[in-house]
Amino acid sequence: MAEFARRAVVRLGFLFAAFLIPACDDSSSGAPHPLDPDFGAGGIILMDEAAGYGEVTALALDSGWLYAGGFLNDPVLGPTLRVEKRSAATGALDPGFGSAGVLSVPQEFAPTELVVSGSSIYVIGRETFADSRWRVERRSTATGDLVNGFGAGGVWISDPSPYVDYPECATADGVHLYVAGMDRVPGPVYYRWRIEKIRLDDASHDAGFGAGGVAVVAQTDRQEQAFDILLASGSLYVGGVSIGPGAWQWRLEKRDPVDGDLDGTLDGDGVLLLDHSTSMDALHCLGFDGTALVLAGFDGGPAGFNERWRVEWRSPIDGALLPAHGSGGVMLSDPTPAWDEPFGLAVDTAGLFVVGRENNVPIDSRWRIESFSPTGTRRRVVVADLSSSVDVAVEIQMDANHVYIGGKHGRTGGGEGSWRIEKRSR
Ligand SMILES: [Ca+2]
Ligand SMILES: [Ca+2]
Ligand SMILES: [Ca+2]
Ligand SMILES: [Ca+2]
Repeated sequence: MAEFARRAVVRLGFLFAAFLIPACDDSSSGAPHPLDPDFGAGGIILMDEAAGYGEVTALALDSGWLYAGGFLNDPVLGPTLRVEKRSAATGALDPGFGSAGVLSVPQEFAPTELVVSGSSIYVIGRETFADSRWRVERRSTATGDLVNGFGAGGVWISDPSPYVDYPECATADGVHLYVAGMDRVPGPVYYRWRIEKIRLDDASHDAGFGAGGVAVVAQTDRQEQAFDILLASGSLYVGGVSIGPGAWQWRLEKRDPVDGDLDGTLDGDGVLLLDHSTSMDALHCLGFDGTALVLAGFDGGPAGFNERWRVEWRSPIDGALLPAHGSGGVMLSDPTPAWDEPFGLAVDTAGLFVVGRENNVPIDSRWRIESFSPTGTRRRVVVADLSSSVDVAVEIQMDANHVYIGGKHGRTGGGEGSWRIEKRSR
């Protein structure tokens, strides 16, 4: 899920003074996970600050192409949706896609996920104007053009309430697209967990899923928001946060992808709630290595209000921790006494990468990458203080030999960030 979207989650104002530790220079020889010199400029694609502020919020990798989606506040066009199609080998733009490899559409649309299926790329996100709505665009991977027949002119909209509604994540199974996030209802409990299942060809709802293609978790005592969705081992997993009363918890659901029903093999009722600390805890991303479910997010630390990275390996069947992984099924990382938080993961049978930020204070943070063996031993940590302001690794994709990481590179003088992609050796 994208870092910027999560800002909408109500947060408590516990902020810590900057705690300065030496930045790691990952450009030196022998550095962990070195940048690939054949990609971009020395392994990096960084947009010039004059192009406007923006952020990579979604990545997809397919058939040797890397798609990067995000937003850009263009000085001339204003807020634009931006999707790039690049060679995964070199980072070169594909001239056949959009305009010289870049799709740039002036609209208030912040993508949170890119899904490639067949010859289409689905751009999933939220319209960011006042009464925001769920929006999915189906576009040709060859040209970037909208594909008619999907929704209205290639665009599907879901606007469940006259308030702020937005999706955070999506996945596809070749026939359907599953989109999850939240809708908002009036009153003190206003974020509701929401999943919609639509056809990849025409965006029509699958009437057999939930109620008319929609599953909503109604609550009277808490608000809940889905941040990641995963199809694995024939089940649909959705992870996120459950807030209240008095507790922030991780929430993991297991559902039947056909009818959307909760699957009671997970924790008895299909829902696993994990209140890791006395303060804020949120589950941000999910993965599956073929055997274990991998969960990454943050917890508030033993004394609370000192957020740290938390990775867990759990059974896809009943959700139990897998103690042979990490330390009793868990790996923690608390690099600073400030807000440390992961946002993305990529996993396969050869290992796991988790990306995010450390030391989030009002004016600064650092780009952070951790890698793990298949059994959860931490292999390496890369920390890069790219700028004197906010640097955040948001999304990651992985192939056999490399990882591709997108996010935000802090700008001169602070404020919003610049669009950044990097490619590193596994
Ligand atoms: Ca709305
Ligand atoms: Ca808690
Ligand atoms: Ca911390
Ligand atoms: Ca920084």
